[in-house]
Amino acid sequence: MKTPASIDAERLDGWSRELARFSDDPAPAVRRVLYTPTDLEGRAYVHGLAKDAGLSLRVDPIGNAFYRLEGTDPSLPAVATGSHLDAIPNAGRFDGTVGVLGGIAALESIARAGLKPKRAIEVIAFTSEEPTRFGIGCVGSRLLAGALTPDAVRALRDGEGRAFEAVRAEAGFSGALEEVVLKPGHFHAFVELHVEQGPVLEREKVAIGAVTAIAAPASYEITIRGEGGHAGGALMPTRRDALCGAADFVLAVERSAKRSATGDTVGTVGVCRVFPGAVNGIPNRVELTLDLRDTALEARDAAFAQIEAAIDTIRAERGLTVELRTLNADPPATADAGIVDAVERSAAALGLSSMRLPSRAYHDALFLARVAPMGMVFVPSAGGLSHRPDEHTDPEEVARGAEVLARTLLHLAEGDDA
Ligand code: HGY
Ligand code: MN
Ligand code: MN
Repeated sequence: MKTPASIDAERLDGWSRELARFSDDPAPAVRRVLYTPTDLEGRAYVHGLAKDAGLSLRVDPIGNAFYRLEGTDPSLPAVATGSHLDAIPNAGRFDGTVGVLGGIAALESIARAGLKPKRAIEVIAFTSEEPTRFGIGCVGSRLLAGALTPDAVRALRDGEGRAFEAVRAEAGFSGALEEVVLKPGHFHAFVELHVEQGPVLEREKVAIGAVTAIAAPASYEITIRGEGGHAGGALMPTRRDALCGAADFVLAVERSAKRSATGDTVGTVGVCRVFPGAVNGIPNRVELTLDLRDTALEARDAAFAQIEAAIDTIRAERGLTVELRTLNADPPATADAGIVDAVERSAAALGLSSMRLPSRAYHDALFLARVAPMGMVFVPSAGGLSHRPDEHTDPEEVARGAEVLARTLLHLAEGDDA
């Protein structure tokens, strides 16, 4: 089979650096939150790259963008790739963008080699992979895959209490959310290129990760209520301090994750809002978030049960009320064995080392796995760091990952089962 053209690492990294300029945090940090002006500017910049690469553009009512390279048989379901352009506060410039920019570069390299795949290939820039604004991640891919209903999306409120639909309309997106949902069999396969966001590839000195599974993410909102009062006049035995209850909760999360038998359970309290937030006022309310994951569902559930037991103790011993609201609790996803093989073969054909590993971060691929055979291609993260401004992957490593992606996509678009 003829092979895609090679990908210019510096040119691809230049796209990434230019995209990083669209940020609400000072460089080198990147922040691009759903439906903000910087998010929209970043999308427009990438739309321009896709157009220059000769790809057609479709944007659905929630803002998922589809950059398409036509195939010779339009009747066949397309092969898809993609990732996200949004970035959490104080993030780096590689998380998500490597999969969108690398996908565009991959399709461009196929076209530049004069190849016309049987199946069309699409790069998707998914809307709202990060949970920053509406508290739940992967809103665009969940809706596409039917993992979130249009009504559930319409019920979302952001941190200022603004309705999803109002924010979406203000950002210029229109059309019914029902139009976003994919029909069964819409895609033939989905493969996402992403930075590992962990230390394994760098530690093992391996160039490419062939992802075998994606860990099961769950997130919750917790509200702890006690009694406020004067920091001087209220003596300790009389207090019902909500922040002390929150401290017990945070340490219970850490304890339950550390004690997990799999060693893969991770628990994080990333948000803590204290009210009234006065130096000399006893906290009467604390709002927390919990992010809890494991590659094994039963291990995550066991850790959650321990956390619930800790909540009961906090209620009983501190006389506090504790409310817990589930934002999402998703099962893990397993990569398609044929795609894992194709990633490894593509890496070998390029003379690149590869290894199989799970993804501990979640991705849009977690939900596309519900509607198509799924795979992921990882490239190394320096120091295993991510969701930080010093997140880094060498331009050459990104370009090699995009070349592995190009070959994998071409195989799927041309494969015998095509
Ligand atoms: O949190 C995650 O795993 C992803 O980076 N949104
Ligand atoms: Mn992320
Ligand atoms: Mn990501």
